[in-house]
Order: sequence, then structure tokens, then C-alpha cells
Amino acid sequence: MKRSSLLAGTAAVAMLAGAAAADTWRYAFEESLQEVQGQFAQKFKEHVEANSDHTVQLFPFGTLGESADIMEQAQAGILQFVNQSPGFTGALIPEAQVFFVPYLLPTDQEHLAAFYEESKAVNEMFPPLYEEQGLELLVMYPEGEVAMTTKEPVQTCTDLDEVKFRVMTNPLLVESYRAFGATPTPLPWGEVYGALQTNIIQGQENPTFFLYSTKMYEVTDHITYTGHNVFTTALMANDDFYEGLGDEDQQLIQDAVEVAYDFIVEYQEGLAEQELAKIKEAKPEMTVTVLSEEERACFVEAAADVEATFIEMTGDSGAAILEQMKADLEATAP
Ligand code: 6CS
Repeated sequence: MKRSSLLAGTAAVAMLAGAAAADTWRYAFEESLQEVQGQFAQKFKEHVEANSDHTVQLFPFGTLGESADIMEQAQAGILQFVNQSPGFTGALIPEAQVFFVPYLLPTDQEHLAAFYEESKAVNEMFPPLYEEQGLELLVMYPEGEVAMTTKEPVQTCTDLDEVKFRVMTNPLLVESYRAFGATPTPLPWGEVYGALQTNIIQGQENPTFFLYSTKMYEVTDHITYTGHNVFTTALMANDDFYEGLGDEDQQLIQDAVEVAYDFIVEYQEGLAEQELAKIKEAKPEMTVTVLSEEERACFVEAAADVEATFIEMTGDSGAAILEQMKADLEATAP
């Protein structure tokens, strides 16, 4: 081959390699750009784009369907990244339902931040389980304590009698609300506002910022903090995509995740209080109740049954994760 055509060929290969290196990565999440998952995603994008030629294309809630749809798309490799909470992933990875054992996670934000970062259960035991589903688990992070919003006041478990309570499509979450005395009704998020409006359901749970941003106060009248859980979420990559990347790109992703994690922990300081004040301003008649220890007793009692159900559902694998999580929580306690 002539030297000139060899050089032209080399240049073409370099160009192609360059083109392949400057990819567009599609990243979907379950919330809007202004909500916690959206803030995390924007930080991730910012870091990737500032430190490489890649572009991250963000798909907020609704642009590609419901949570179940974006998970399917990520597993199929149509999306490179998906942020989905174990509230939905638990239907795919039974052990991920551990995040719905009531009163397992603390509500203290500092403790939580250290837990997700350092937990052996989260960072070593869960990744192989996600891998079996074609997913690289990149990080888990908290979105705040969940509160119930209902049409009637809730002071104790019996107040949930006959209440059709919306839960994410997660079998253990269904069992939790059954144990709390309600009639659990699993629904995708997109149906919740309408179902409350038409009285198909009479309650739902979510972190405070989400109660404000999604206007849950328009279709419910009472907010109750039982302290039974914190909303956990997770960022995953399609495993084939991730494994096919070079070391440099894998490191770039790990760094972007770390930057976004630190950012989102700080971002949420005081967020619940701030968003609750906005709810009160928008609807002064909304009642806000923090249950006392005595009032929580029946929810705490129910938690033991839910934990037993979790172990029944997941066997030795789930039991080992639960035990490790408890040890990790103890080790990271302030
Ligand atoms: O309840 C849900 O389904 C939704 N909650 C939050 C806080 N984020 C996304 C999720 O789909």
C-alpha cells in the first residue's frame, strides 16, 4: 500500500475511533429535572461532559414511559443508564425489597449518607444480583423520609382500615401496608394523582419534596410521619455497555457518580422542611402529624411480620443481605 493511502486509512480509523469515543449516552430517571433524581442526573451529566467528549442525553419521567418501561429499555441496551428505585426494581430483584422492611433504615440524613457510601451489602452484595439482570449497579442514594398523605387523618394502624393505599409495584411494600392494616393498591406513579382525585385510592406515601412538587396536597388532606422508611433509589448502567467501556470511561462514570452523590446529599439538607413549608403555604388547612413513639407502636409491631415475610420471599440470600445491612447500619451510626 502506498504511504499516502496508508496515512489516509490511519486517519480514517482515528476519526472513526474518535467518533466512537464521543458517544451520546442516554440516561432516564423517574422524576422531573427539578426533583432529586433530576438534580443528581444533571450533576452526573455536567461532570461527564466537562471531562470528556461524551454527551449525556437526559430523559425525565414521562418522556419514555413509566418506571417499568425505562428499566426494560435499559436492560435492552436502548438506554445506557437508568435511575430506578428498589420500589420498582424489587419486582425484578427480590432481595432489593429489603429497603421496604419498615424501621430498618434510620431517618437521620448523615447516618444514611454514610451507610449508602460504606455499606458492604449495598456495594458488594447487591452488584452481582443486579448483574444477573443485565445491570451494573453504580450507586444507591437516599431521597428522604417518606410520609403518608391521606384523605382522612392517620393516628394509628386502625385508621388505615378500608383505606386503599397506593404503593409502588413491590410485593414486600404491598405486604407492609397489609400489615399496617390498609388495602394496598400497587400502581405506577403516573396513575396516582388521578386515582386520588377520583377516590379510587385514598392514600399514598412519598418523600416530602415529592409531595410538594407533584401537588399531592391538592388531592389529599393529611400528612403523617410514621418514621417507617426512607426512599432509596439507585443508578444503574446497562451491563454490556459498561463492561464494553475502556478503563478511562469507566473511571469517568465512577467519578461522575461520586460527584453527584456528594452533591445530592448536600442538596437535600433542609429540603424536607423547606418543601413542607411550601405545602403549608399552598394549603394552610393541610394537617401535618408526626406520630409519637406510642402512636407508632402498631407500625413498629407490624415491621417484625414484614421482616419475616422478606426472609420467606428471599431465603438465605435475602437473610444474609438483611443481616449485613443491619451490621453496616450499626457500623455507620453517628
Ligand atoms: O412513588 C413513586 O412511584 C415515585 N416516587 C419518587 C420519590 N420518585 C419516583 C417514583 O416513581
